[in-house]
Amino acid sequence: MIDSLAAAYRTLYGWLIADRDDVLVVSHVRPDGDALGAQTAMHRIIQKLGRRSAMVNADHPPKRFDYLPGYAEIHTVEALMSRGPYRRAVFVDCADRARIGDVEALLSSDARIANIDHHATNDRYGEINVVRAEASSTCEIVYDFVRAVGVAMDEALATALYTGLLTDTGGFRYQNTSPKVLHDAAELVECGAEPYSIAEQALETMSLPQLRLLARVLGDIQLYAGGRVALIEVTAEALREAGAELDDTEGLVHYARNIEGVEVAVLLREQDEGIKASFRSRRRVDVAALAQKFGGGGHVRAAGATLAPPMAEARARVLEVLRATLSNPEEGKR
Ligand SMILES: [Mn+2]
Repeated sequence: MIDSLAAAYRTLYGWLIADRDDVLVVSHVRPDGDALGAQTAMHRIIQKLGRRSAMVNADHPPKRFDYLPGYAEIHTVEALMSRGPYRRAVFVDCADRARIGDVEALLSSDARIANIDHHATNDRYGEINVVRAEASSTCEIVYDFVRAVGVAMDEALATALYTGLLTDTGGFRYQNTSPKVLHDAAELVECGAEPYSIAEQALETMSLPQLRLLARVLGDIQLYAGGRVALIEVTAEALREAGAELDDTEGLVHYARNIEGVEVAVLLREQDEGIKASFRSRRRVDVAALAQKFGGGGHVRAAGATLAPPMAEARARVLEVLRATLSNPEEGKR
């Protein structure tokens, strides 16, 4: 491990044990496997260090992650209102402070924040910033922390950390699947993580409404820019008719990306706060840069943004920028 990284982990360790205020451990709105894995792992680590912490997210964690250690202790904002405000918080997998959504209401105005994240667009909003864009997942960073400061591993911690490695690499398939990720995963399996059962629950299990929604939206998939852009739209009506929830749209964008010849896949979802766009690219276009043009962010191959409604205008704006990006051989390349 390089020295500056080792120093960053020692600083984080010192920060965590420096005082006895309860630490709030928070991940982002609509948390995914990496967010929840890193959150439950950090909660467990803080307890192992002899300090007190509480977990909270703006949105309920999806039920398919209910095997995570401490899943039942991930609170809603309302449940912690009487215990707040909190003066210290660890943010995991959040590229900017606003990603915690309504959890902001639980923080005191002078709250001190430790920011642990792997998004290239992270704006270093913390007092402590452990931000590594080259890491596959926030869980990979947390696992490095565990090893750097010598926290005792156990099966629960291994299960939480393995979940983030698995889900953020799409089952060890995406470009962020490095030799190190695979070594880390093997170690976590040696520590008790169960690859088959975690993959079955975190990746493979679908609800019937989720499958109905998939069947419906795949029929209306559209190709643009000579087949290099594929677009899926999920209207509020489609969601309602399938009996599905927003979380059930997770993963839909990959079906668009998997079409032969498609370079960029776009998923547009109608939500209360606007049109949520998810971008995935196969190997050429930097979709983090694309998302930033719409005020969003993310990773080179996976990013997102929120656009103003209605759907048709959001679609037109996204396609306009994408066509310009794809017609310029240099722009957006990475
Ligand atoms: Mn992540």
